[in-house]
Amino acid sequence: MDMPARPYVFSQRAQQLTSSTIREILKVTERPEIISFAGGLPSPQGFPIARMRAAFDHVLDTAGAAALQYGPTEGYAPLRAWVAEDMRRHGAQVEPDEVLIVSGSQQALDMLGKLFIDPGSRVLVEAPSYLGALQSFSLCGPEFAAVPTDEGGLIPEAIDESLAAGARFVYVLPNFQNPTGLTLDLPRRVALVQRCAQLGLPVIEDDPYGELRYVGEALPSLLGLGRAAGATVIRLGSFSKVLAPGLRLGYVVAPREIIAKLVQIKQATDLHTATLTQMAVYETVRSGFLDEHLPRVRELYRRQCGYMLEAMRAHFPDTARWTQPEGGMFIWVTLASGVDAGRLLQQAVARNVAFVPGAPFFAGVAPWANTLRLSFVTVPEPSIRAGIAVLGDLIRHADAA
Ligand code: N5F
Repeated sequence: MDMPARPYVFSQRAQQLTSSTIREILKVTERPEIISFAGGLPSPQGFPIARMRAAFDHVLDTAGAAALQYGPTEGYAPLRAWVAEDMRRHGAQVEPDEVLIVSGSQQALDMLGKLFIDPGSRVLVEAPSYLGALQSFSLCGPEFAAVPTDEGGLIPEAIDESLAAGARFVYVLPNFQNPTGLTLDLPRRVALVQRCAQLGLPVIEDDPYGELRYVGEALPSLLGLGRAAGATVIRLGSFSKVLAPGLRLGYVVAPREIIAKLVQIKQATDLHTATLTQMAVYETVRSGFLDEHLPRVRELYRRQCGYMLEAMRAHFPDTARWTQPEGGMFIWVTLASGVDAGRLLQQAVARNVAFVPGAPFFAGVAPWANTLRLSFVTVPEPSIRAGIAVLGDLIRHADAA
């Protein structure tokens, strides 16, 4: 006899779960005939496969037993020291014990949510902001409040006492933001950390793309500026976009009390990040490999970005506006008000083109349905032109409707 069906009883937290629009779209875009501007996937042309193979071989040959053993939750000490040194080279005084190695910066977002957010806690985010962070924070049931933005990104003056009241942190992407591609200029960075210092509001600086600048000069990190101004800045970095995302390796730089709490959360989450991966990445970067590798990646992304901007100028109608990124992987498009990018995506997929609609990137504010994110890094030039021509055609039709 069949047992009566018994419904699962999931936690209240599980009821907050949403699935990532990006990951859902990536499933569709795996079809080979699709020209996909959707995924934030780095270009595989930039993966240093031979160098990584040599590093893994070297680690296994010289320290195989240690590489295959459990390791400390804080991370592999030489890699923590390398991150601290790299921060110092970029103008922020950081000690190795202020660094925690994590399994991708996405893990840091998850752990920071657990550390800071109670149900109903206020969390300040840019409008729009990185979808994966909103998804992570959402699990903890925050009340999102959007910091107003303009064409220069987040407006620091908008973070006043009333917006910041009770807020646990402000989450900021200063370089080539995901999804807008915008960069926060130096006066805004300074104003932001000064304001947050006054308000006692911690800043989470998420910067996976900072090393991928191909126009203009690098700007100081919020971490460096914040330490000078007396603000608490928690900085997230990642090896995903400078080496490869399949490594699942990133790091957090924060004051020691915060690192200590994150270590406890990480113990409960996954004990530690893979030892072999940490050792092989350390072996790869320790003698300055990134100094020769990154210029090649930047040049590749600069060319790809140029192809897309050129195609957009040729094919998009005047009703569309878009950002001019100085680095990174994304262009953000704003269409005529009333055009729904979600509907446009359905029509585009029917013609074998994909992108990410802008709406899911908004929290704490009504989403702008007439926006979308384009990633230009993985698509060959002829397909960029063909795909943008299709989008241009669909946008014209939507404008006329
Ligand atoms: O360090 P890692 O690989 O965990 O990167 C996570 C992450 C953290 N912060 C920002 C601002 C990011 O953009 C990312 C990665 N974002 C990709 C994107 O397209 O939005 C991930 C897409 C890949 C996927 O969902 O499979």
